[in-house]
Amino acid sequence: MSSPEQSRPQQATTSAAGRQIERAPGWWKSAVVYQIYPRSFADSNGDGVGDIPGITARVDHLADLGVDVVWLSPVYASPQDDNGYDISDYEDIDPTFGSLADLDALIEALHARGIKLVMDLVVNHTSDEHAWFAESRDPASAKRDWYWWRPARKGFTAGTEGAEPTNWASFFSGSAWQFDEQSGEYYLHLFSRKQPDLNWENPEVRQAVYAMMNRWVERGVDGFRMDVINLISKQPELRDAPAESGRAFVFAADEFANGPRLEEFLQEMNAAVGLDARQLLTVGEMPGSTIELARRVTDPANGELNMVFTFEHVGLDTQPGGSKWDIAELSLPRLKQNLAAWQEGLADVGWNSLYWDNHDQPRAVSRFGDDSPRHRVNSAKTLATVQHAHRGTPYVYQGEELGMTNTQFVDISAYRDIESVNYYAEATSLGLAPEQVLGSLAVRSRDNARTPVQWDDSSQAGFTQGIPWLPVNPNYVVVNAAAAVADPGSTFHHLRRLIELRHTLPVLVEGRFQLLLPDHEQIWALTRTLGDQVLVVVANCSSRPAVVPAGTVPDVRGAQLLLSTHEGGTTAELAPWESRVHLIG
Ligand code: TEU
Repeated sequence: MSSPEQSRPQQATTSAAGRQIERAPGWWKSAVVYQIYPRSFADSNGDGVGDIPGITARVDHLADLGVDVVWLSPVYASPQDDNGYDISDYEDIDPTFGSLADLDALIEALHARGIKLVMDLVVNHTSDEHAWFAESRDPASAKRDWYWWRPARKGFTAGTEGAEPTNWASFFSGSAWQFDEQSGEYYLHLFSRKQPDLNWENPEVRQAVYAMMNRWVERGVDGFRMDVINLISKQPELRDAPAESGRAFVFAADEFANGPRLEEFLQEMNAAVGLDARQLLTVGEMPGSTIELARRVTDPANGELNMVFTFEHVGLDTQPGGSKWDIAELSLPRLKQNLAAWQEGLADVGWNSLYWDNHDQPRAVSRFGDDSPRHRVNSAKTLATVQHAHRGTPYVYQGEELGMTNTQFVDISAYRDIESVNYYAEATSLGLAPEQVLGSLAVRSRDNARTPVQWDDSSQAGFTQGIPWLPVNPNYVVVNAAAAVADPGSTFHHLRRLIELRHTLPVLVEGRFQLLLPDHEQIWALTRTLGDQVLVVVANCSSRPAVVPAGTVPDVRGAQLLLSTHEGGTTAELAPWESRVHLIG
């Protein structure tokens, strides 16, 4: 474990200089990012778990797709309680995934193909097995204050029911506080009990994090995706949230998210690591961020972050006031209008990130499209068109380029994700019918996104020579990379073309956004305008034919058709999930 004072890069197997890649100012605006969840990407050694050499062996798949950046979910040393989002050593690689030398080799392989690498930065919390926390467990230690330790609630005996310091619920069910018998106090964990929250009020914590980040930049990485970064500043009093009837613990976002020092911490980090000065890509995961906050955080004049991940559009298919498990019908007008509001809010200042899914969300084609055999390919393509046509940096989650779908587990024993497993236990103990809970999990479990990438139609989809840690989706025989690459009409080639367009058309990067037909229940239509060029995107986001009302979109007769899902046809009448992109001027 390195101390904050050390800021020298660790011994590398090859010279760090050889791993650097040029980063021009604002390069991330015309870039497309591809997210790799390493556990599920490619397994090189037959243990059933994906690893870094597995990724390195597949970099040509990414180069063929044309992406500019890889965001690598955590590969650091970890007990894997939350699949690596519980880090026990920020400066080492978990043996499950390989070694530092393997990571250096991956950086080299990516950079050799012009692809940059963005690391996941998980610094709202560490693992309880991190050396900092081990030290902090001792009340006399200098690191006691590096985490949030609190005595029992006044008038209660520590360790008994109701004695938790506040009524906050953890993201992963139950209380956000864990009692530590040894010291008689509790520590805060907004996620699992093996993920204690770091206390960012303590300047030593912040300096230790910045020093660690600097060492990664020196090692050759090109930026950071910052896990729940808006939780690093909390209301420091740590007080109860308003009680909710029937619930022992409540989701206290107003208390623990977007705290008063968030922007100060981000500015300090930016200066200490040279995030802007070194043209690094920075994207903050910010559940509960408003447009207003995102605009401030991504305003270049403020020196904080390049972009943030909003959660608003992935919350529209839940019941108002409910949790992610309380599923509701998605309204297309609300979805379009929400993305449009973010487009408008960040039009003059700041920058958007654009995503449909990631390792925490269901598969895009199953959630926003139609994953039935008849519509899977066209709906995956049309969703990609709509996403990439917005203004911002698009993120592609592994397998999205193949139109991979949600999985179909029928039994709780199939699930591996701690969030799903804990939710099932809690919800059924509160009396919810197991079938109802399994119904929610089938739609919403994070394991939907975590089944192995389907490379070909061989055994285990070519993901592993062994037994995969999570079962391969049985549809791999049809849905796989080898088939998609071989088929010029596949989602893979559609996405490849979209990425190519971004690299060649400034209007797609910078053009001003306008949503047309905001209330239409089937059609997603928009324009992007730059100088005398207008990009016209018309998409039928439904599994029924749709008619574009006359005179509602610009006349595209004579315009260049850049991309479409279907041969022939017109923009006036669209087949199910048909989309067309025209360029005027
Ligand atoms: O996710 C934070 C987050 O707010 C949610 O997506 C959360 O994981 C959950 O799905 C809410 O229902 C980040 C990571 O992306 C996630 O994988 C980690 O589990 C979490 O932080 C803790 O590090």
